Amino acid sequence: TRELSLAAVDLGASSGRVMAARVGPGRLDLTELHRFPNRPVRTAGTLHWDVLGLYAGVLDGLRAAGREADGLDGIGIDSWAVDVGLLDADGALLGNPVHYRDARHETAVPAVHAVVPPDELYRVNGLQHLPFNTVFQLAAMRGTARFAAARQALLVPDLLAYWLTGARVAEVTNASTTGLLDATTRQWATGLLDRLELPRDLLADLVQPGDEIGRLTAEVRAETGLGEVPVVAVGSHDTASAVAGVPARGDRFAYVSCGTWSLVGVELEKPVLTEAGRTAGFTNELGVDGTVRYLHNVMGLWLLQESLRTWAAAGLPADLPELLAAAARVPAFTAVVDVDDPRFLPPGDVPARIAQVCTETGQTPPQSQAETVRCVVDSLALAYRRTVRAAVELSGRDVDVVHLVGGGARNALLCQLTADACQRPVLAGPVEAAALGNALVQARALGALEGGLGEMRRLLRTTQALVEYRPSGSDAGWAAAEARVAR
Ligand code: LFR
Repeated sequence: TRELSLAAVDLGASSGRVMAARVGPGRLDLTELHRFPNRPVRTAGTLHWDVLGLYAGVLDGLRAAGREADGLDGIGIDSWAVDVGLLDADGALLGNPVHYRDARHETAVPAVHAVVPPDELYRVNGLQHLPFNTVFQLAAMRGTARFAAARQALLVPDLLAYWLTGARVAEVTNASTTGLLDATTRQWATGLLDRLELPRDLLADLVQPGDEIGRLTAEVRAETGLGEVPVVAVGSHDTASAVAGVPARGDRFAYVSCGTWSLVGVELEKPVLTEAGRTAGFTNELGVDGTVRYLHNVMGLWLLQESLRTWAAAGLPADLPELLAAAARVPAFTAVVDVDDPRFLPPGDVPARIAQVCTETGQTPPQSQAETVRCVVDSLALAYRRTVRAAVELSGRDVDVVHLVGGGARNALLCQLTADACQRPVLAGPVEAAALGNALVQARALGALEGGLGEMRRLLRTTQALVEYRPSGSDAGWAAAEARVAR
């Protein structure tokens, strides 16, 4: 086994980055080589992703990675889930992928549920009902000229891999977020496709994390100066890579993958397809090495990101570290909201929506920016508390520790409050769990590492800096706050 130079492409809802990784026995170093903004664009009433802009950013990053490392041994791509690019019969992209925060997707929910009732859908796909799951997106597009011309739907990382290699595949962890994968057989749910009158060949053949997708095409080699580098399938759903990047010991852990969304749950060997899990909003997404990510989508740092955007547009202070420092001085539980309220999903004035929810629940709305930030952080910790407890109850998996990975691991106030709310130690970090999980899966596929997730996680523990937060304070305040939100 030798050391490898890898590029981990990790696309988030607000920025994309290309990281260079050096991986080998006892070594795991990550350097950010290129970061570029990911700005959604609204045209004619529809919110889109600028996927060509993202691809250009990826090419820039790969060029830099090749230069820096003097060649690359592998490339892996992960991104947010559910959204697809449609290809026509010639393999050309039919317009920009629609953003999951576009309101149109949910118009198809009643039509889908009329054909396949929600409880039956869950028994097949095991997915938390989110109005933007691919199944609803595709159903909403039926009848459009674009959909009539479509021959294939590729998830975003698969679309980028197609442009890099010419090969069209569907990586299975991300496929598990579409609502069209059978959670038990882990194959496309052809029965569902037929009943929903979605063509079976719209979806590409499944590949597993670790499979080689293809090699860079001559065109891409000319653009980047790279050689015939393999593009390796990783957990192409960013959350799958992030969970692979959780530095856990054993299996008694919960995780909060904390970025724009907070994905809160446990790792299992088998799906849990119970009605109780469905009504509690738990999803069975697939992870690396055949694991199940039994988790719930909590609204996440989006509430802070969108608040900052609103304030910046109004000329108000919008520096997160400063606002968090001020929020830490605000008394706890001045106001708390259910962060999963669907009204927080679309882009817009989140502080105003928070104020409205507070008024509706008989609380005094936050009176300052600091109070709004404190309300969001308290409310997120409260949601983590509720969700960790539900994950344990519904799955029967006990947990001793909560791993908090992703950008939120930098937020000390949130980490401490999470430890307090969950009454368990929180191990925070790594911030770049998704890119690390991405690089580790590539490294193993290319022969630089051996073993399973346990060995990858051991390497993470010995190479990455983690911060521990011990639970403090009493549980009573949290229990009371929980009752306020439930009301
Ligand atoms: C996180 C994430 C979530 C998914 C959401 C939408 O980045 O991938 O797991 O539910 O984005 O795709």
